Amino acid sequence: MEKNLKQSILYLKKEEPEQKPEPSKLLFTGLDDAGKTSIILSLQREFSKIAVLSPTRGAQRRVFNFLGKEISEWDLGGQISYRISYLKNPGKFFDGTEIAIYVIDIQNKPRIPEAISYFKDVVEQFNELEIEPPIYVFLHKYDPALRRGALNEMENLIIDLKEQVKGVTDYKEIYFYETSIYNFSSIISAMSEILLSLYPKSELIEKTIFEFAKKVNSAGVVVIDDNSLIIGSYYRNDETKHLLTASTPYFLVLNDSFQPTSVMENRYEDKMIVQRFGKHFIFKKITLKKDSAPYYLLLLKDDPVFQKEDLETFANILKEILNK
Ligand SMILES: Nc1nc2c(ncn2[C@@H]2O[C@H](COP(=O)(O)OP(=O)(O)OP(=O)(O)O)[C@@H](O)[C@H]2O)c(=O)[nH]1
Ligand SMILES: [Mg+2]
Repeated sequence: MEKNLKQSILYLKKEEPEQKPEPSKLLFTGLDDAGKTSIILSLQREFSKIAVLSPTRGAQRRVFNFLGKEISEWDLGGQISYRISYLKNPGKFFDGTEIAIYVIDIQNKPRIPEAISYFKDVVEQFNELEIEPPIYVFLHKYDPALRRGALNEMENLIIDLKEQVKGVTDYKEIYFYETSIYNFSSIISAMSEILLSLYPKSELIEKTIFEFAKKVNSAGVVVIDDNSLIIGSYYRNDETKHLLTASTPYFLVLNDSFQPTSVMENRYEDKMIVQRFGKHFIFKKITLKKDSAPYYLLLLKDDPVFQKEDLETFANILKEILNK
């Protein structure tokens, strides 16, 4: 009996290293030229690469960390020859998908039937593999200029597109986002919401941020990770929400453009304060663990006063939540 117990403990110990959770598979698919790789690069704020992008060859994989969880991102190049090869080998390309993002270029009207038809193919692969990941359809390239110049026409197109997408299948979990790389916050909001759905601790983070906002008397707080994803936020009202979501991308980009030397980093406190619309935007990098990717805090306040201790307390709670 005792020997058995010892053996099973040994067995358990041996198994331990393998208990690390599998990365969650996040699949980007859609026709060629839809904008999949651009979306991925914009979250990494690699704007210069977007300008010279060539079509993705086959399946490109990247693993990144979101709130301590490994996400395996698959960018399926959408040229016809690749699409045929994915459909021939669904086990390799579609199986294990936990979240699917299907990107449609809404500006390319002649190709919409083709985009819908491939959407149907993708859903069929999921059905055959007996998996039911939520599918987030990005109605993409809905650029700010279009919203300004042809709002009615675009809104009608969107209604029609949604009907067409839902019309080809009775798949349950289909959700829509309107996105554009020229409206960076549309991408940030969509991707943050989608990835947070994978993450059971998001409510706890939200609560921590709410408490922190009250403590420092802030009208709004956004916490962002290094992939530009909002991991939690608090907004006093719609106006603060708008101010913060619209300006978050610019602070991230501005922050990237200051490359401190290691000497500077140690000597100065790393913070930006911008005064606009009678309010103060405070942007601050938070390092939770040495040598791991930082988080960023954007805070909206009536006054620029900010206690270092409050931030430290907040960072410590966040660290505890994320490390558990
Ligand atoms: N107007 C506009 N153009 C975009 C947007 N997103 C991407 N593009 C452009 O669309 C083209 C194709 O973008 P990619 O990201 O390479 O498309 P893809 O879906 O990865 O294409 P494949 O790799 O062939 O599957 C590029 O010229 C981008 O600059 C957008 O939101 N608005
Ligand atoms: Mg691509």
